[in-house]
Amino acid sequence: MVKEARERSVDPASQEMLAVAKQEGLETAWDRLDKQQPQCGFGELGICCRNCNMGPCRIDPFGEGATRGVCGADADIIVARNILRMIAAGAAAHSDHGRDVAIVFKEMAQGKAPSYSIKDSAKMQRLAEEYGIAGDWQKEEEIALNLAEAILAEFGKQEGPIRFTRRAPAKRVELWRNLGIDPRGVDREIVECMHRTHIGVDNDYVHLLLHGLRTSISDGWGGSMIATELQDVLFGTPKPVRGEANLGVLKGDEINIVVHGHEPILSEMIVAAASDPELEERAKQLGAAGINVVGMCCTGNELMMRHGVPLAGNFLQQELAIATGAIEAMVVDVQCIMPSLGGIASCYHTLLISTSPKAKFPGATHMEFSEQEALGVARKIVGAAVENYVKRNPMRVNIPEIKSECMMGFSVESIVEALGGSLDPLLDAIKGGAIRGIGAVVGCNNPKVKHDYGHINLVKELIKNDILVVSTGCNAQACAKAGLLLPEAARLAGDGLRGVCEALGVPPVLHMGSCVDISRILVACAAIANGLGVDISDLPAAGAAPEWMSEKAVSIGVYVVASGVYTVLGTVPPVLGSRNVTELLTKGAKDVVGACFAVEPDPIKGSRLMIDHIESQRRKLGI
Ligand code: SF4
Ligand code: MSK
Repeated sequence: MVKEARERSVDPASQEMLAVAKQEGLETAWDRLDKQQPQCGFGELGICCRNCNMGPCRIDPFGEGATRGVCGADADIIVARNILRMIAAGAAAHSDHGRDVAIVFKEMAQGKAPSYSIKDSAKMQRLAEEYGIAGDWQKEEEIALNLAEAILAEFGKQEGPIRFTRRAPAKRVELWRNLGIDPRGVDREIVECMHRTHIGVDNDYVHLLLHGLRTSISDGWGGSMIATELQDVLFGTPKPVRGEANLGVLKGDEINIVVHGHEPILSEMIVAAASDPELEERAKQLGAAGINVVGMCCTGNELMMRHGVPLAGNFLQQELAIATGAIEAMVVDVQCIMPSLGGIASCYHTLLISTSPKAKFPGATHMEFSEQEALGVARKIVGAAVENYVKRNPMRVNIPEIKSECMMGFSVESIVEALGGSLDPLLDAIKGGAIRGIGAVVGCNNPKVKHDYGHINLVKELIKNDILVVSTGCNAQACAKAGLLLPEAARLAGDGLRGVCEALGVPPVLHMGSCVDISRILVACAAIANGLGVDISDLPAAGAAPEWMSEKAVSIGVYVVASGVYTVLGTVPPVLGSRNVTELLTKGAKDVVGACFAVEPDPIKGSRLMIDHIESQRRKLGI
């Protein structure tokens, strides 16, 4: 039993909870993955199509049976269409998140969302200047309203450019324009993905994939960047903050509320409501020592980096958290929330509370969130958790006493601040070779990979080789739990990187936020490229997603490559059924956008690919 847990995760807290889950007869994602074996080979290769009712069709990968679907689509077309639909879904998820933040921002400016306010007005001013709509004569609310309207217009625009794409180096923008992949409006590109992949529309795999690049750029430099920037205005631009990570942050004597999902519009309010004196008093009346709000997945990143709220874990720990028996409420909004949670919650006293008008879950109590009455709804949710405390069965509480300290919250602004006001010291360290390059390591967990194994090993190998790592999403959380997000972790780095980290008092792995905050990495890459007078594709930089699983990760990977960053994937994307598509993504793209993908499940080998790429970029730059 213990051996099985060790095979599933490298995280000791998760191993402990996997053993508890087994003992309690609870089914987890790992069990369900086992029951799915063998997984569909056609699906794995990306060669099945259900895009019309003449199908479903599938291509024989050995070329002996059907080589075309009923309509005549071959493997190239089917694989490219399927990938395009994944990009569309991923870009839609990020961008709809961005849209929701923009709507709240607008309602705040109109006085319709009184629970929200401007927390970083200097940043808002900078954004307004970027949009050319700032003026000394305007009141703050007017600037906010004008900015909100200009940003909301990015979604429904018919013609570009999307403003933030112009943050990319001029050479990159020119390349996008020449290729015809400079995105027009966020929604337009996503809709066009669905149109092109309808039966009988776009049947040229290269043409389909180019539109995939365009759509993903509208995510990374559009929807995701909008989410990040406006969240900073509304909730504050992150600064380095210390906190704790892993299931050990749950407290045996307090009311535990796990906030899980992605949008800080909700979670910020839950955190605020949890310090309501009346609710705190009620918690004490019921015998609890207090109310303990903790985060999970990207909501965890958002809360930790702005408030130091403890982080309970990453994607694969959501079911395990409930199995501690110590959670009064798991409050969810959107994205990466397993539909299995209601079932596990029903084995305990845990209330699963869904909040988004877009997302309901089996077994959940739906308490719909509204930005107009945000704090009021949040108080009701926290109140429900508090009242639920009396139902906790202390005999079934199993909280692993495992947690790590971490430092999070390196926005681009705070990195510049840590460097003394400009990126120059970083550029000098890169040019001088103390830092060989930048490794952007991001992405999910996936039970096909031993939980956190890919993340931690790849990152450790990079820092050992003097590569400064920037991290977001579930990778950042794996690093937090492994103690890699601490200045003290510099002892694991090579001499050069260690020296820089010690001089600045920063960790060798910089936590830059949630999944939408990969836009911060793009901004940092653009600033470094501009500082060196080159394009992003010339930088000694590489990306990796060692345990990716979501469609959002597909969109991310594609916009990172479209931005010029070589990217290593740790799990295999469903493209191998088409030799042409595979060749284009792993080789041909280099001649088109200056970067391509590699697939390498072994994290040590994956890090080697990144290091070799970074060293060859250095040679080309003559540094
Ligand atoms: Fe089959 Fe073509 Fe219809 Fe897809 S679009 S299901 S390949 S007939
Ligand atoms: S939460 S998209 S599992 S990183 Fe953003 Fe983690 Fe991947 Fe979700």
